[in-house]
Amino acid sequence: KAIEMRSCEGKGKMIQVFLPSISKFAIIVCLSLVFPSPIVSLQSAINVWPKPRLILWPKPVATFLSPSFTINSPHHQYLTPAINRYLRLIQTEHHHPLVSPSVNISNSSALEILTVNIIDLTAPLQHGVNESYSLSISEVGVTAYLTATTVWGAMMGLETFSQLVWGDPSSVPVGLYVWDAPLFAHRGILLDTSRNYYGVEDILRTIEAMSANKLNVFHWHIADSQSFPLMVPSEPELAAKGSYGPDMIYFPSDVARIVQFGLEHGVRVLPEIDSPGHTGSWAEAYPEIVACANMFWWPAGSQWPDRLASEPGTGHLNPLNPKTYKVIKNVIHDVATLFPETFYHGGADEIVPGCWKADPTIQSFLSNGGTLSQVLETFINSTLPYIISLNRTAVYWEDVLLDDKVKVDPSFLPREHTILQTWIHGTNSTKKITEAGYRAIVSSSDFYYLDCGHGGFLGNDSQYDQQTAGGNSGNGGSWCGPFKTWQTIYNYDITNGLSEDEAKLVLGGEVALWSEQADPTVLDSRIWPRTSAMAEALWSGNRDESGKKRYAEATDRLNEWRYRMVSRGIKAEPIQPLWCVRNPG
Ligand code: CP6
Repeated sequence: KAIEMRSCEGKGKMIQVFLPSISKFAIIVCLSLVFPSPIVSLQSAINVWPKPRLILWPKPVATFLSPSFTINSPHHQYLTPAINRYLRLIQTEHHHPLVSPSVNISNSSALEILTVNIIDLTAPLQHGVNESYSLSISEVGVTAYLTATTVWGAMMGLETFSQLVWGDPSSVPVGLYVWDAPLFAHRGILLDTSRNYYGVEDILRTIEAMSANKLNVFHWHIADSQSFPLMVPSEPELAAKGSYGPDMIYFPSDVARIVQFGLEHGVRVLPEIDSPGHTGSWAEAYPEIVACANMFWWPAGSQWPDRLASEPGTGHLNPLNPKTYKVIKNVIHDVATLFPETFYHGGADEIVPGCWKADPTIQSFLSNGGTLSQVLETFINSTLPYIISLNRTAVYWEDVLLDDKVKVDPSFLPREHTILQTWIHGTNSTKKITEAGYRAIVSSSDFYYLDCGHGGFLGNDSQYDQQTAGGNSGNGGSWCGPFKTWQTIYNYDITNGLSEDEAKLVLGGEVALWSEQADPTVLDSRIWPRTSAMAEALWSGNRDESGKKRYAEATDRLNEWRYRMVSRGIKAEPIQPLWCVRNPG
């Protein structure tokens, strides 16, 4: 037993190449002319997370980084701050002292300059922007070049470069070539700031860690039934009355800071205003537009979705009240003004039939032959065209198309303007969405939900008793869990079971940190390093060259990456004992 405890996963040292085979072949042929010696094993000195698509480093040789090392690049509003940040990081960061790479420091001169070339300085940060880059450090003369199509690709390359620097005094590998580009364009984290409040600094720290992991979408689930923390200039009462308090409100200046910080890190900030469900907090300012807001607990006999138990009154906007649209259109308008992001997330998950049925106007609509799906269709049809008119692509949760009770006809969801985000039925939902011709963002709760750290019950006493007595069939409340390990996240193939055409509609994935049981005290450790596992799977895949899952090989690399994140101020939780860093391989 004691011996078992001392073992760590084996360290994979072979170079792995992940490219479509033709371009892979072409690159290897070209590079074998430049690097005539056979490709040898990678040393522990090179651990870039997420692993690049191609790293060639024929000889384990390095050189010192000059004390006057600088980075040359064209001036750019967002790239220049990133360059300055990386320069400072490279000059001050040193690997964990226990990691001492076994690499020869060559006699050649020290590296003085990294020269950055960018082909198109004008491409804006938006979905699908080119994030590829190549990085080469010559062995003789020691020059370093980073070439990227866009500034966003250059930021990715700067991150890679920063991870290639180690030791004190700092050294860098020479005779190195990296080519890199993501497999999936959308790689994100959802953070719920309604159930518990997070300060602006917590959000900025998370965005910084995202960029280190080459993640590019911060999906901000801003408001929900518990609180409405965003100051919307044309509807100030929503936050004034619906937030947890005056010191727990995001003002337009805070949003501007977060958006700019995202731009300086290559991270888009995608706002979600969940509606018509999950809007109980709107009733603090506008009780007249929210159905069942005063219902403290769920109506008897209704279907109780898991995990909604910790809601106050759930609250659903009433789609049959014209006042609803005055408020929500002001919100949509102001959010589109505050956030440059071209995706707007409208939520539309978890419509609880009993909530709308409790409202008198909706009751009379239903007794005149209307259906709950028509109520939702009314809402979508009165808001989606407005979202589109503001040049936004709407994102909704899968429920809007796939819920078995309350859903809208696809004719209300134009495919060119609508993206659906999965969470309920794993890859089955992705299949249904893409089969129907919609683009999908994958957040399967079986793999990508980070919120259930230590379990615990969400609900009241009688629900607790029913669940302990009769499993999960009680009316409301549920156990939180199970915990998703980094391996579970790493191994998930988001396009599993899809045809080639369907797979093309999968934009990428997002992990989700719902905050019923999370707040700033656990933010870093709940997200990291598990989210690094998704970051690598979506960037360069989760398999080795032979198609075998590479999580065993990834263990020591992830462990080491976690130490580097900790040294950069992210309180990522450990995945192995320190012994494994002392005894690699
Ligand atoms: N809040 C909102 C939530 C959840 C969703 N939407 C949720 C549901 C089930 C689980 C975790 C989170 N708390 N607005 C679903 C998208 Cl297990």
